[in-house]
Order: sequence, then C-alpha cells, then structure tokens
Amino acid sequence: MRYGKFDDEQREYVIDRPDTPLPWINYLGTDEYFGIVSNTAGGYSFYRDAKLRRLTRYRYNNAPFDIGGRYLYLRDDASGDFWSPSWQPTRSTLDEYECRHGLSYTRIASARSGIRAETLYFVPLGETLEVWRTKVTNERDTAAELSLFSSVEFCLWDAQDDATNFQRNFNTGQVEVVDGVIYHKTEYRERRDHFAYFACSEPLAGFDTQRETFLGAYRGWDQPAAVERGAAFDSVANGWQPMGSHHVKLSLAPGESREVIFVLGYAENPRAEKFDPPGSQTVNKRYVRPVIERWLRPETVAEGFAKLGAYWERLLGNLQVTTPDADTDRMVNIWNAYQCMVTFNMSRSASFYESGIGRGMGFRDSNQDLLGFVHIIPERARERILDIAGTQKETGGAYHQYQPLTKRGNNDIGEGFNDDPLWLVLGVSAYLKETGDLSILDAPVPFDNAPGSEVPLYEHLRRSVQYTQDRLGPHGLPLIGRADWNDCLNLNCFSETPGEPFQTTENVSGGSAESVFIAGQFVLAAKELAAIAELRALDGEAAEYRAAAEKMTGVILEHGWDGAWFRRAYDFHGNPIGSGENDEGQIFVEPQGMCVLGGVGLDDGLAAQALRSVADRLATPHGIVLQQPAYTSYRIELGEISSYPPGYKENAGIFCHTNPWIMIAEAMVGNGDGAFDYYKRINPSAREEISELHRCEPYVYAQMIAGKDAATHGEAKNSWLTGTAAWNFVAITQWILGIRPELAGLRVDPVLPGSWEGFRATRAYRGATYEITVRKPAGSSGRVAYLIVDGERVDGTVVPPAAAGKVVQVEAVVEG
Ligand code: BGC
Ligand code: IFM
Repeated sequence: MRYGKFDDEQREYVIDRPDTPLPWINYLGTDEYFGIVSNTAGGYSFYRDAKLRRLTRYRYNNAPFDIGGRYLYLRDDASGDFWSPSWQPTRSTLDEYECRHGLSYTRIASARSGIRAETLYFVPLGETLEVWRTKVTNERDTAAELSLFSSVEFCLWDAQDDATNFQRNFNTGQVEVVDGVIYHKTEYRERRDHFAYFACSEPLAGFDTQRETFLGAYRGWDQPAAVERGAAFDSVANGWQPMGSHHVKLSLAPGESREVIFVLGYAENPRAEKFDPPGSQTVNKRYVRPVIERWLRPETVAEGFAKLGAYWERLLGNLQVTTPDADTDRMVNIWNAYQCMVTFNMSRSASFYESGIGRGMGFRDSNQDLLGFVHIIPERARERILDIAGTQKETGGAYHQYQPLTKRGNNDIGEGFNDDPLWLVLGVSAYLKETGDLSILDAPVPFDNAPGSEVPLYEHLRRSVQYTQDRLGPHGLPLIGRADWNDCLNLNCFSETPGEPFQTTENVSGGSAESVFIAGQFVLAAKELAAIAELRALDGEAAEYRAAAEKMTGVILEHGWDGAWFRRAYDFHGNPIGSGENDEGQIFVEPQGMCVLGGVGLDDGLAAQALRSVADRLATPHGIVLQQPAYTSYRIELGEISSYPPGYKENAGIFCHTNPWIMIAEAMVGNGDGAFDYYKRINPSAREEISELHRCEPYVYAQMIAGKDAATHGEAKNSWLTGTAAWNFVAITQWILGIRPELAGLRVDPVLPGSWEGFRATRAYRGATYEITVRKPAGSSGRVAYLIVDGERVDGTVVPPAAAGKVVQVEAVVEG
C-alpha cells in the first residue's frame, strides 16, 4: 500500500494522506539555518548546531509521535469551526490534503468546507531564516470571515538544557513584541548576541508569546484557547514557555485568495556590539529589520524560492542517468543524491530518530558521507575534510564525534573506535579522485584543533595508517578498541571472573580483541595511501604501504578466513567471532564486504565463496542481515550487539549501510545481476508498494530494516541520517553503473544486470562534462571491451580528464 507517489518531473514526493505510518519528513536549509519538517508540519529549526542553537522546541518520542511544529490554525469566524491546514495538531477532517516534499522545501495544501490553504516552507539561500508562505482561498460562493493563527514554541537555545533544567529555565524566558514582530531574546541579557524573530506580512489582530495563555490551562496544541475564542490574548511571556503566535483576520470574497507570509529567523549582533555596555535590554533591531521587511515581500519570496530551485538544479546536474529502471533513476538523480547532501549538513545530529543533542559530526560517519556528496559540492567537501582532520589527535586517533560549533568531542566520546582514523584516508582519497586537487594534501591541519600544531594533511593520513599499525593484536590483526564500524561489537567487555559481568570504560577500549573488518579496511586504506604517496613521488613510502597491505592480507587469509567466509573478529580471550565454531553469530556481513573491497580473496576465489555464503546465509527478500544466527541472549563478552532482540539493529537486523559493500563486492567479482538484485531489495522507491510494512519514507534510505528473526521483518527504522545513503550511491553509480572517479581519470566500467541494454549518463568531472552512453546486448553479462571518446577508440576503461568546460562524448561498448 502507498501513501503517496513520486513526481519525478517536479522532484517531489507527494503524500496524499496525512496519517502516514510514521512522520515522513524533509529538511529545510542548505547552509547554516536548518529545519526538519514532517508531512503534517511537525519539526523544529536550528542555527548551525542542533544542540546548542535550537530555535524552536520539539519533544521527541511524544504521543502522538510527532507533535510540535510550524503550525497554522484556520478559524471560520462565522461558525467558530477551526482546524489545522496541515492536519496536525487538531487532526480535524480535511476534504483534501497533499504534502509535497521537494528539495529543501515542503508544501502542504488542504481544503476544508470550501477554504483552501497552501503553505510553502523553505529557507532562502544564504539567509538565516525560514519563510512560510500561506495562500488562503475562499472557494465558497459566499464571503468568508476567517482568522489565521501562526504558532511556534521557542526553545531556550541549548536543547539539552531546555529539556532538563526547568528550575532555571522557567525563569529565564523573555520576549519583546515591536511593530508586530515577536523577538525571542532569552539569553540576550547575558550575551547580547543572538536572538530569534517571528514576523508576519499582515497587520495583526493580536499576538501571543506565552504558551499557557495561548493554549489555556490544561489544554494542548489541538485546542488553543486563543483559536477557539477567535482572539489572541496579546500575552507577553515572562519566564515559563515563550512562544510566538500571530493572529490575522482575513475577509475573503467568493473565489478570493490572500497570501500571508511568516518569517522565522535567527540573528546575531555584529561582534563589536556584543560587548557594548548593555544599556538597554532591547534587542538590536537595526540589522534585522531590513531583512525582515525584505522577506515579508511576496516578490522576494518568489525570487528566493526560484533561486533555491536553481541551486538544486545545478547540484543535481552533476550526475544524471537514464537507465531501464525507474527506481534507479529517481534515486540516483534525485533522492539518493539529496539524502547524501542532507547527511553532509546534518551528519548524525538531527532527524526524527536522532534528537539533535546526542551526536554531532562523526569522524567515521562524516568521512563516509563524503563519498556521496564529493561530486556534488567538491569545494565544501574540501572544507569538511580539513574540519574533520583538525579534530584528529597526534596519535592518529580521533574524537569519535564532535560538535560542529565547538569542534570538541561530545559526550566524552574520545578515541577508541579503532576504525575511525582509516576513514579519513578513504575520504581524502575519494576527494582526490573526484577533483585531482592534490594541494589539499599540503593544507596545514592542526591536531585536536590546537593552534600551532598544524602539519600538512598528508601527515594526518600517515598517522591514520600508523594508528592501526601501532595497535595490532595477538594474531597480527588490528585491535578493535571500543568497537569498529559496528559500534555494538564491544569485545573487550570481558569478565575477570568467568560468569561475572565486569565492565569499565577503560577495559572497553583497551584489551586484546581484534577486528577482521579493520584488517580489510586497512588493506584498502593502505593501498589508497600508497597511490597517493606515488602522486607525491614518495615511491619508497608507497612501497611500504603496499607491503603493509600485502602483509595484512596474509594475516587475514591465515587468521581471518573461516573456510567459506571471512571471520569477524577475535574476542578478548582470543576466541573467533563470526566463525562456524560459534553457536550464534557464525557469519557477519561486514568483513565479507570490507575484505573484498580491500581486494582480499579476489585472485583465489575466496571472495566469490564469501559472497556465496552471504547469499546462502544472510540474504533475505528485504535485504542482507548483519549476521546469523542472531544472538538469543545477552553476552557480556560481546557487549551491546547482544542487547538487541534478534533481528533488530546490529543483532541481525538488515543494517542497510552494509548492503552496498556486498553490492560492490558482487560487482567486483563481475556479478551484475546479483549486485543489482541486492540494490533493488533495499531501494526505498522499490519498496514504496509495501509502505505499510516498510513504514519509513519511500524516498530515502533508513539505517535499518528489521531482519528475518524479528517479528516485524521488513519494517524500516532510523531514516535519513545514515551512511547507507553515501554507500548506496557509490554502489549504484560507481560500481553497478561503473562511472568511477579514479586518480588517473574517470573510469567507465559498468557491471550491469544481464537484461539491460545499457544506459545513458551525464557526469560533471573536474570541470568538464561527460556524456556517457553504454551499449550492451541484452542477455550479456560482459564488461566494457573499449571506449570511444569523442570518436576515438580508447583501450581500457579510463577516460583521461579533459580540459575544464569541455563536453566529452563517451561511448562504452560491451560485446556479447
Ligand atoms: C546504537 C548503534 C549506534 C551507537 C552509536 C548504539 O546504541 O545501537 O546503532 O551506532 O549507539 O554510538
Ligand atoms: O558504524 C555505525 C555508525 O557510525 C553509527 N550508526 C551505526 C553504525 C553501526 O554500528
């Protein structure tokens, strides 16, 4: 069953009923000011940092699940009937409803008893504000006297403190209302810097800024007293819960429409003025009034919205494909690319499953996200790499996560995830392959953001690899530390006295447990770094990295191969994990993917054998589960993985992030049908028909789909902020479609499903545009025999970089 449809032409997903199985969300903002918006206008906004600069309040895990947002109320002043045009929060019956989630904007339209309302929400490029443009139309044949109320609940900036520190926060809230603009100025007393504003284009009949006055005691957002009685209270908040609501009266003749614009924004005083003697506690409106006035004008809004459209047109234009498969086309051309950009902006901080206070940027996560957006915004990828690398420690270790505003590690999560440093090598390598910009390697980058500690970025890469080499365990495999990619595989949670649980922070990251996954990742990263070293004419160093990769390959084959698949790890006591010797958790997906990506087992058939084991033991119609058999009870020596019930998350859920590793591995062994089959199993668009089971948005990937051991097999969770986005993008575009940037140029080496007769693509690459046509006889599973580049036959599959501005015609010919 579907809850809407794709409108590929408009690049929108159109939701046609408000009661989706879960809130189906979208993101507003592209730069510094961001918002999350659900299909019923739920969600919140923040400036740069979802934890430290939260503009509006949102209570997660509520009942209903999604309550709190950018709500409007319409009231028929003749009858007293009122409703929410976005359905929530009144949930009154709507005669019509449609939500269109587009690229950084959302449009919610509805009609009830002859009154139509359509609201467009977006954040203009380069501004720190959001616009709500509402058009109300009277479709009756009689005049309508209406009231329109807006509402937002302000968050007192630090979202974590806001949600917990009530003894203080019930006293600090302050607002100011001047000329119809509501200023939220909590914290302004002490800092004189940031504040929020909420403005409306129409003359006001009234306003409210105190939540309990607006709602009325013991009432919720579904029944605000001001709306019910048809008149605001003009309340001014002193403490408690500052909010913003405008009351506008609309008299509409039959057929008449009126456009009302609301602007919610964030402002900072120029730095010099923050330190002026406070004098007045009145917010400094000098800078912000002109901005407000400009954005309350319909022409500014129309122009701003058009610019946003052009921005996305440009970004997505960097890669467009036409294949025989509609699910592939819309994910590659629109939604998967868009999701990659959202992960660039959000990392793992703010979604409907990430509260915006738990995590910020992830060293591991953001480096992987890069793989999905580097071709879209290479200049910002460069900045991001330098930003991430600047948090690395001298040891090569890294803060696992850090706050974007402070660049400091958050939640005391320091080093110890021993895969972290290697992702930097893979991120930088992807950047170099895309851009050819070797200068980044010489960019000075500090350690732990300490001034004066700068070394060239290249040195950070060396330390990343050295970090693994300095931490090898009893079998010569890399020590896992607290965990590797699989956060929940905590193999150093040993028990000193058998049978008695014993766990401290120190021994979680110390200890002798080893990871075959990191070994595979090391082989991959060391080879990539060797190629980079060669570009710097450091041939001796390159040879050392290649030798290290080869040596680690040997260790994997000796201690990491279980007979028919790669083992996962060795625990603290030296017992294998992910082995036929285990009663549960005999085979894990991650090392099958990462070892093959590193090239291990490609020459001797072991890779193909590992992939057969994946197909036999881990694949389900909904995707590939993380491991089997699932752990049926908690095991201290394995840690968090076994805390999940079977079939969920890392305990044998379909952890979608890992699936593209297998797609890539299948492509590497030349199995196009297998790779594409796995791709389709988790492609959200291909799952649209089963939305009642899948439950999450059909336009973006979710982190997890419940595995075969779960009662809800096939149900997705944790949509949007997941490395799944980047890796699926890499799998489909670079390995299945085979358009793969390399240091030497753009490789075109597809591994396609047998039934395809080819495809077409336009790819921007290092300033030139490549018009690519792949021709293949149906039924063949062959590879490209040769390329024709601008009419000339080229042997091999690499197109050398062309001069910037050139349009290059590439034809790739697969023979039968
Ligand atoms: C989750 C993991 C996640 C980790 C992050 C765990 O509780 O289950 O999926 O990666 O937290 O630290
Ligand atoms: O690798 C992690 C990621 O960093 C956060 N989400 C879960 C993954 C697997 O544990």
